[in-house]
Amino acid sequence: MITLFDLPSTVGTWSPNVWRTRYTLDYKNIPYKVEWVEYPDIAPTLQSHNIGPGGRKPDGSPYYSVPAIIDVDDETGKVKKALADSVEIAKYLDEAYPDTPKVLPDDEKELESVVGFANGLMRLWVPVFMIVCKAMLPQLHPPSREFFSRVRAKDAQQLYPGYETLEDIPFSKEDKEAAWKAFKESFTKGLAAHENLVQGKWFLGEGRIGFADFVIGGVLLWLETVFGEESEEWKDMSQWDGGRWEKFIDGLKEYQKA
Ligand SMILES: N[C@@H](CCC(=O)N[C@@H](CS)C(=O)NCC(=O)O)C(=O)O
Repeated sequence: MITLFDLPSTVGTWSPNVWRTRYTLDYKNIPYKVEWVEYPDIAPTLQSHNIGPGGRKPDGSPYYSVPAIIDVDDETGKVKKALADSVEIAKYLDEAYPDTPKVLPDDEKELESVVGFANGLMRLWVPVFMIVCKAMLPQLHPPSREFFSRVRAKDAQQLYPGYETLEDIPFSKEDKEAAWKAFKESFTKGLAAHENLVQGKWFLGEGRIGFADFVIGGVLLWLETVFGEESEEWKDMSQWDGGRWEKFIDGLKEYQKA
């Protein structure tokens, strides 16, 4: 049985990166259980299960992150695999569960484009990232809220110097409107570079649903969860590009089991 490590909140699962793995597991119909981990507990929990860091921080130190999984053989109780990072997890699941539909393409060039897309999509929301992070604080439980607020304020030093927590950064109405406008532009421009998406198909084309689509789905679900289905932000976003993103998320609904 697989255990998936996920971040809890008052509104359930929310993390765009964890959504990538949830979609992957649910698309493959692989059963799993969830272990909820608050932000400050991610590193010690992963270390206690011998799960290595999913990457490195800019200063070179290990970056422990979720999603992470442990796959345990039900009969022997032996750990078959323990790893973090949504792309690495997808590669492992494609290999270890060959009877399930693959989420990553075999073709090397296509694989490169999917992985590049997964790693690059985060950049599209830079203009609005801190505002979304601040909007999310009330939904996090106290240990995660305190950690997230402090760490993200540190990340934001260049743009907003001198603040120790996100709560301290005073985003004005104008700041928020300008950030949302810049985000709309970067998101729609960034995705317009992908012909299949423009034509309303999946990233790799008609009938070829896969990991890149789960990456987009994760971002959309994150914003919908943070702002709320009835919010101005979500209503606005779901209408961008002729309502393409609302349709997109609807197309993934059968794999959105949380
Ligand atoms: N490249 C990683 C990114 C994972 C990631 O950054 N996850 C966030 C949660 S959305 C995290 O665990 N952050 C831990 C931290 O900020 O210390 C993946 O695709 O899995």
